[in-house]
Amino acid sequence: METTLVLVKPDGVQRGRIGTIVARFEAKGLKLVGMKLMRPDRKLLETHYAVHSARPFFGSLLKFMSAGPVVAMALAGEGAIGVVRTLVGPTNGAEAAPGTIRGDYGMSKSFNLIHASDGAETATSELALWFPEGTLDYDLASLGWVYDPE
Ligand code: FUP
Repeated sequence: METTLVLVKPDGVQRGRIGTIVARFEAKGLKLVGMKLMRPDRKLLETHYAVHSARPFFGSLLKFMSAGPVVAMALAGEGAIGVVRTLVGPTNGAEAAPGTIRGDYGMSKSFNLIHASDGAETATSELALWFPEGTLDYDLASLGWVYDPE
């Protein structure tokens, strides 16, 4: 089992896409183990996007991510990191395939609705950053019909 971090970015919140985005992950069979609406401070965003700090778009990325609340989610499942990245689609919504979240709802490379951890190490560090209080484990009845027990 893996757990990954997903953010509905300020454009996704302002465009009324929280529900449709959460619904896709639920429908897929991923288990929601953390979720909160929050206004990230600059320090959190600088840490989250530290890998991009030297890129020319870093300033506008932080401005965009500070422009309104975001929804942070922790999602668990077998291979959840890769499964979620596949559902999200490539960075640029204009190029993302229909059926992906960015492909269905986005037209932009920067206003691209959603963030998802891109690997095991990033998932661990991003979950610690956005959910320092930890996530919530519980039995989800439907999982017995999501995965083949054999
Ligand atoms: P992704 O993994 O698809 O979320 O994208 P990256 O990690 O490559 O980039 C992180 C964020 O930086 C993207 F979600 C949007 C932003 N970005 C830009 O604003 N302009 C660019 O040219 C590339 C990325």
